[in-house]
Amino acid sequence: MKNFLIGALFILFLLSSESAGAQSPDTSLAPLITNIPNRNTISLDGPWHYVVDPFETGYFDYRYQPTARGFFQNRQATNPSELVEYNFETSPTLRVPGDWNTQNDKLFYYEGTIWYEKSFIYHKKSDKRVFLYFGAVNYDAVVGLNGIILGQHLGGFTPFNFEVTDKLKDGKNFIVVKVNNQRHIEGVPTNNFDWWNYGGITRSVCLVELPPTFIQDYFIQLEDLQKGKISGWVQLNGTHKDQKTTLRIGELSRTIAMEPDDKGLAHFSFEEKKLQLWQPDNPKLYNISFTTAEDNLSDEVGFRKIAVKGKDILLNGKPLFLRGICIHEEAAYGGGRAHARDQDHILLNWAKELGCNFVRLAHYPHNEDMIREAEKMGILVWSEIPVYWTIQWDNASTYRNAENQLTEEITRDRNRASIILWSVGNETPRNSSRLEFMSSLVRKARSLDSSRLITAALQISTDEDHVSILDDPLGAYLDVLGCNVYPGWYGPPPAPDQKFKTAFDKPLIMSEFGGGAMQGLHGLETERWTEEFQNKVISDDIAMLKNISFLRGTTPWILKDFRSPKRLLPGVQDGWNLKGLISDQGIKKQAFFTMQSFYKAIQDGKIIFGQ
Ligand code: GCB
Repeated sequence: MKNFLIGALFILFLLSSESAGAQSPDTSLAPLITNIPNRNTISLDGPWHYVVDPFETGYFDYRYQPTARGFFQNRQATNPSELVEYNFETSPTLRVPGDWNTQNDKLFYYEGTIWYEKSFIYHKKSDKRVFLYFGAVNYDAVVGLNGIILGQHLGGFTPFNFEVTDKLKDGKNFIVVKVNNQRHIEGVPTNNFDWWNYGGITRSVCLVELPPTFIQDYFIQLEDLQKGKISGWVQLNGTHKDQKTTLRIGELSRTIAMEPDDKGLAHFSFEEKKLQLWQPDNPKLYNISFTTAEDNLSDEVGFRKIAVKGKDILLNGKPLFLRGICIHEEAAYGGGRAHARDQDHILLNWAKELGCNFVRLAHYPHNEDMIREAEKMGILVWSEIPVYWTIQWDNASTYRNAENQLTEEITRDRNRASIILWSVGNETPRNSSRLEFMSSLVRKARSLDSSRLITAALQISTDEDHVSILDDPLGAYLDVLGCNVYPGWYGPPPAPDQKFKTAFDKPLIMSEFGGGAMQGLHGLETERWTEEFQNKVISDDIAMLKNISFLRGTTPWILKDFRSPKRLLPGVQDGWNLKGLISDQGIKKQAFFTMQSFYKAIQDGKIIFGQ
């Protein structure tokens, strides 16, 4: 009977998720809890058992009907004659967090379903609510706890959580997650993208223990630079949502008392004259804490103001040139999907060495540690959702999926001083349904966070008589224009008198340019794949960039060579995109030093834009 009920629930779940459109976010997810690093958590990282299931046998019977034998039940034969054709306990393990591709050679190219299982002991506490939190799972995760399906999450780069207070048992528990990284035409991203489709539970998993009414989320920012006005809100979750809440910033001797409304929301604002502002050469962070009768939550936050004025980007009121670099979330030295602080640190240190004060974290939200590490190191961040190339602009559930990923990204990171730009996409085609789709994302981003700038990586529309025109109508909705160009690599080199024009009175970040080289291959600068060729491309690009009066930032493509199944040239690419200024093994190519000199000249005031 119990099995029948679970089976029926499973079928209902499948049917309902199908009828809701497989790309829609699942409503059984709990509102996202933020600032996980400073919560009371129980880590579920480590080895998880796994079953590779390319035919989804744990899901469908031989008539391809949803089956009651779902692997969520984690069954084992109870007597020698019983037929049960899987067993997590005797299956091998994968490390969580981590992609499966780089943990087992047989899974290197695998795109499909893998079932993960983790058993753990939990002692229930009557005064605690418990949430199961995933940092990210790529791409489609259906999560079960003790045989009960909690829900589904789509999108490979953002966190999600379920409340499990009533579903946990005192003693032994098990989680089963069906992870599928198959690409879909209606997905975000879609079928076609230029990076490795690392599958698995790629970021940390934990249980979060919270009091009955807890501090779910908050937002704190420097709203008005002149007045030193700090403002924000705090959101409580639970049955006593109107309990008194205090914000304390010890170093500023500030204690702000709040009385949340019956929905648990309280706003605050105050003026502070002696504030030390967060900035790249002094990334000052203040310890803050929110306290209620039941909960206490601390964080380190930086106060700074980012704005645009005409063609200038202003940080704390002063014009700034963003000396940046694009980065994929891929660990150096063949490491696969990056997820750990030391891996992030390697990448950000290389960026610093290049002379950067800015990174474009392409093409999806990177892990939370990366953003926090950048914040500590004084590095500004462009954060992006994987609305990449050609997705289904007319599909309402694709839009909901993209908007959900944007919401999860902003919810997780809107208190991080390092992030100055939310990007709503990369190299998307010009047409009316895309404009509707992406301008709606811009509106959504502004509604979630009015304190940051919005951008997108656009493309040149025409290139005639040595004049490149950037007039994509999406530009009208953005604060900062991004633009990707590849002269000398995908087309002829730029003309010596190449000019750029735009219809918008806005700053431009050249968000991609460059070319590929095999590190260590030397030859003429006319020979493709040599370091000399790449260096010539970058040098020509720099000469071109110097003539763009509205240029306020550059992020060449890309810091480090990265894996891509689209890069097939044998003996040269072998599955790697080689446009890195540094090889995967950490060896700098010639172009690194050319870019470094350019940034040094900007830093020393020898090259000034906008004069
Ligand atoms: C682009 C894309 C980036 C690619 C790059 C390339 O325009 O935005 O994702 O990897 O070009 O290497 O071609």
